[in-house]
Formats: sequence, structure tokens, C-alpha cells
Amino acid sequence: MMFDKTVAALSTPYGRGAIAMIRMTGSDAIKVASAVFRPKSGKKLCDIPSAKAVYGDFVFEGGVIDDGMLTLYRAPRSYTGEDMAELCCHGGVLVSSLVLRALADAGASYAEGGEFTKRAFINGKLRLTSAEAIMDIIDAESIGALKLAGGANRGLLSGEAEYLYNELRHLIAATYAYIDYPDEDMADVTTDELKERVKALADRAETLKNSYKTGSAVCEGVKTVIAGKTNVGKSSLLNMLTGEQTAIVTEIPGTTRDIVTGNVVCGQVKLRLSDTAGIRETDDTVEKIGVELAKKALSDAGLVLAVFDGSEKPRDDDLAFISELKKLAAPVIAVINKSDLSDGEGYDGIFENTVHISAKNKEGKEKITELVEKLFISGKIDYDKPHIINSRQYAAVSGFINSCRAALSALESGETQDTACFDLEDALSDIAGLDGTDVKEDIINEIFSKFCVGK
Ligand SMILES: Nc1nc2c(ncn2[C@@H]2O[C@H](COP(=O)(O)OP(=O)(O)OP(=O)(O)O)[C@@H](O)[C@H]2O)c(=O)[nH]1
Ligand SMILES: [Mg+2]
Repeated sequence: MMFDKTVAALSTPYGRGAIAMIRMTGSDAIKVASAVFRPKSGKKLCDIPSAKAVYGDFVFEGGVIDDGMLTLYRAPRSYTGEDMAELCCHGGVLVSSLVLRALADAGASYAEGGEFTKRAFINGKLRLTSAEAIMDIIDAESIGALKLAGGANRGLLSGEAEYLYNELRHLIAATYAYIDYPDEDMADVTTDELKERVKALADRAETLKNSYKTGSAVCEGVKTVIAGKTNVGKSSLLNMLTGEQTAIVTEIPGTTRDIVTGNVVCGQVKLRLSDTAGIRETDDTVEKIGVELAKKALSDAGLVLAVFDGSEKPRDDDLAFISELKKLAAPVIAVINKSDLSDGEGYDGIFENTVHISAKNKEGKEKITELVEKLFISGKIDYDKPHIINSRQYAAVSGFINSCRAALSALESGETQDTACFDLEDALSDIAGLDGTDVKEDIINEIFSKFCVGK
């Protein structure tokens, strides 16, 4: 597909730096670049070979404003599949903006966030999971996240999606025979064989689905709520984990009211932390709202760091909080704080996962990390295996499995192969969607809107 507009954007961060790179894509890229860049060799841009950097001057309103390099890539052998130009000037805020303005004056439009990668996807240069992985590579905060995203970018997830798609497509074709897929091999399948092969596909997809626990913990991060009574040291724990003075700490109970957030990488797992107001009965209007927010955060947490003051024995309000924690779906790590004051007796054996720490003395991060890794990473991560790394991919694979299982139960209850095929068609469309075939335009737009401009 050809896009009408030729678009340009600054691809390096906005600000002062050694160099700035401005990228342009579209059918007029070379024409527009000719108006802005003059090779020192005197050659015309149409005579410059692809993928070869040339030195020259940048021109703005008729005058030279800088010197630098230009590289051209001609369709279809470029990132986007279109004609592209990459212009590198000095990394000044003014000079890079003037080069961009000169390109706009010569006919380029400003690119939207993710427009280069979106064009690459629509022009068939990238599968959707690889496009998403590019964003994850940019956003990676740990080596693990980088390696998982790198695997998806190399096509590990695409390859698995393609396998499931092709297998199921052949199976449906064999079942429908020539009605819908006249081009396919017409081998018949018995109902038993169909059941066996659909089950094998669903089981294989289940392994992929299970990889989301690790993929999500490493790449997206776990929504982690720090909760407990007032003054137990929740904000001190947040500060210890982030290594910064993120939240205010005082000896006054009820210091924290709003939710205070911070990210931290614990071993291989990224925690998206929320420090919350201490849970207690209160008449203070503002604190009351804080306590409600804390309770709400607990109900949709992926992990709870439940903080207790180990310098005191558990009291009735602690026991009431413990029984609330037991009702949660999310795993809980009991963090028995203030180990510098006492051993924290009375808390062992209540929770499956308990650590004794001193947030004030910044002691105990390793113990928390160990438990977090135990909860979210099963053994060593195999980076050569495909992993699901975002909720969209998870939904697609879950949809595939559910539809396969629905087809199986239809067959089990004596329905015809034709009837089971309705569910199998749904499964096929889910797995096609995983890698970008048959994905609705608004979903595509949403995915690419999260990208930075210039990527
Ligand atoms: N001795 C000791 N004191 C601590 C420790 N952690 C926190 N404190 C103290 O306990 C008091 C409360 O700490 P915060 O971190 O503000 O507690 P909080 O749970 O966030 O309190 P609220 O926001 O009021 O609910 C402060 O005086 C801290 O210095 C610890 O490990 N040891
Ligand atoms: Mg606090």
C-alpha cells in the first residue's frame, strides 16, 4: 500500500546532543531531500546510491545552516518499504528544528508517533509482534526485557503464531474439503483425528499462553501495591526499593494519602510500585479517600507487599488485615519491617512468603527480590523460546485456546465436524490477529500511537 504523504520527524531525542537524525519516508522523500541537502561532491541525489552516506550542506531559506550526512534508501529496500532519507546534522535544538522545517517547506508533513513502523507493518516489512517488540526494545529497563523483546523482534513469536495458524488452516481445509478451500490438499480427517490434532494445537498454545507470566513480569512489569496499617514503614519501603526519596516519610500516622508510584527492577522482574495510605478507621475526609484508594488498589494488584511493624506483636487490626489479604487473588509477600528494633515475632507461618527487613536501614531488598523472582519466573528464562509480552497478544492466544477447546467439546458431545469448524474458524481468526492479519484499524492505530515520534 502506498501512503499519499511523505513525512519527516526527528528520530533522536529532542535536545542538545552531538548529532541529530531526521528521517523521512514516502514517495517524494528523495525530491524533498534534494531541496534541503547539497552533496559536497556536486552530485544530484538521484545519482547517489542507496544505503551510502554522503557528506554535504543543509540549506534553509536559501542559505547554508549546517553540514552533515545524508543516506538514501530506495523502495522497497528500506525500513518502511518506501523511499527514505536519513539526514544527520549537528545535534543543536535550533539546527535540527530548522532542517525539519526546511523539509516541511519543501513538501514533507510532520510524522505522527510510530508512523515509520506503522508504514513498515502496513507495507509488509514487519509482522505486528515484531513491530510491538521494537517499542519494547526502546522501553526495556532490564537485560531480560531487552532479550525477550529481541526474541520477538527476531520473529520467535511470529514463527510460533505462523505454525499454529498454518496447522489449523490445513485442518479446517481438510475438514471443509473443497467447499471453502478449493486450493488445498483434500485429505479427509476422521473425527478422532480432528480431536487429537486440535487438542495438540490447544496444548501447544497453552505453553505459549503460560509464557505470559514471565513475559509480562519482565517486560510490562507487575502492578505491585504496598499496603498496611499506618506508620508500619510502607513509604520507607518504597524509597528503599526505588533508591530515591520518592514518598514522604514521617513518624506521624497517616502521612501518605495519595498513591505514590515508582518503578524498580527486582532481579529480572519489573515492579510497578504503588505506595498507599495506611489502612485504618479515620474521620479525616482526605485520609478517608486515601484509605478507599488503597483498598481499591489492593483489589486489582498483581502482587501485594503487605507491610507489618515487626517491633510490635500482631494486634486485632493486624489480624483483620491479614484475613482481608487472604481473600485476595494476587500473591502476597508479608514484609515484616523494623527488624533493627526486634525479631518480628508472631508473623512466621501466616503467609507462604515472608521477609524480615529494615526499610529504614535499607536492609532486605535482596530477600524481597528472591521471593519476587520465585513467584514470577519459573526457573531460568529460556530466551530462545517464544514469549508473550503484552496483554493484546495474551488475549489473542487465549481466544485461540478457548475456541479450540469449544470445538473439542462440540465434537465430544457428538456434534458434526462442520459445527466444530465454526469454533475453529474463530480460533484461526484469533491466531491470525496475534501477528497482525485481519486486525481492525483502530487496534493498529492504538498500538502505534504508543510509539515515539520518529520511530
Ligand atoms: N526503626 C525503624 N523505623 C522505621 C523503619 N521503617 C520506617 N520506620 C519509621 O516509621 C515511621 C513511619 O514510616 P513511614 O515509611 O512513613 O510509614 P508508612 O507506613 O508509610 O506510614 P503512613 O504513610 O502514615 O501510613 C517513620 O518514623 C520511619 O522512620 C525501620 O525499618 N526501622
Ligand atoms: Mg506512607
